[in-house]
Amino acid sequence: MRRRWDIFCTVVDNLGDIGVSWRLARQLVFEYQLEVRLWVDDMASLARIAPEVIPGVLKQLVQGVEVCLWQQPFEYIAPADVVIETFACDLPEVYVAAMAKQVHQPVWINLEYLSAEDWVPEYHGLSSPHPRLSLVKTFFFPGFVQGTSGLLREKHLLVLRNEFDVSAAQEFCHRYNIPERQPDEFRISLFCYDSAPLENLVKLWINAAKPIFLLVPQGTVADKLSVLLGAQQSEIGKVLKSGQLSVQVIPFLEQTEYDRLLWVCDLNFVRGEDSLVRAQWANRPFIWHIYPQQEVAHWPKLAAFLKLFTADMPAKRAAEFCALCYAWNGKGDLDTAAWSSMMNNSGAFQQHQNTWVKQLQCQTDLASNLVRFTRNRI
Ligand code: TRH
Repeated sequence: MRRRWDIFCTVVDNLGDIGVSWRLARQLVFEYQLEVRLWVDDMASLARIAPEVIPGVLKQLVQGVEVCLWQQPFEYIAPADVVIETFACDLPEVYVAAMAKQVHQPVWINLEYLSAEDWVPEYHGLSSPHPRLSLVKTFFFPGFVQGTSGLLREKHLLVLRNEFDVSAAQEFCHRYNIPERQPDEFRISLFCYDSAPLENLVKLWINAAKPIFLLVPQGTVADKLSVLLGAQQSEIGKVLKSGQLSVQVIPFLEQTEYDRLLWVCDLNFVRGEDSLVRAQWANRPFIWHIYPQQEVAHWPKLAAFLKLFTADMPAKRAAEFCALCYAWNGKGDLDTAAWSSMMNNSGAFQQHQNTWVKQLQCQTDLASNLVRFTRNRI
């Protein structure tokens, strides 16, 4: 049994890389009782989603995971049985050399970015020999369809979500001084990049047919939104109002708590990779702000996801939803009609989401696939 795992993560920007790595590390510890070291080069970023982490400490045990600062130069350590290099971060040379010297060589996996593109099942599971050393690296590609490595999904996640009832939702709201829901209110969470066309959406929301209550974790988008609503700066807890729109800035949440935010909302704006996946498991309609890549590589990625996600939607609704997503990502104008259609058909969107999530649930989750793969290598 390969019990000792090392996960390496470099924080490029934002929180997706460490978000995925931290989630995976915890799951391997909780569900498989593995010994996991998480090597991260930016503890402060991890501390944002895992406040128990103390940024100045080089090695610390947090929720059963040994969290270690990945420093340069990297000092020699005995390699683990399984080595996960996340998102093609380059492993320290000294560590790779030590891997090659092991009698029982570690299983080396590169965990790649999530994509719905057609080529993903073909590339998932491919191996590549090291150019000099006698080591082989295998590529794991997460995805939404069979033949990929699946998505991160903790064993009890969907049960927990289903058990999250009205009183649990009220408790969550009390923790952050979020007011009781108004009878007709539509609740939205907003997590997006600074480039999103916020002004246009705010205009639509101010003039919406029913009250909208927007929850925004603190950050630059919350700042921008607060100024748009006439405040000097954003203030956690304070509710700003304009027309039908109310906005409340809440603290940036611990990762598990962020799930609950998604569960208490009727619609979630999510971004990047990990929050997109969480929005699926929250089983609520969502709008995705894709991580903008150089050379616009994100457009085919967005198109592939939308094609898959809307495949069983009535054509008109699918077209409106896609137009909304494209506009949110900067292609085309935010169309009032498309937005109203989403609001007016929220029941149909929810039904579509239910079917989609049922389909996704049939996949084996990413952590199980990883563990199974490493067991087969013994
Ligand atoms: O932060 P991101 O934009 O990350 C991005 C993408 O992953 C992208 O693919 C990658 O290349 C780039 O980083 C470097 O969005 P993402 O992926 O949703 O990660 C955010 C993490 O933060 C996720 O784990 C959820 C978590 N989170 C909280 O824990 N609390 C919060 O309040 C919020 C808003 C998010």
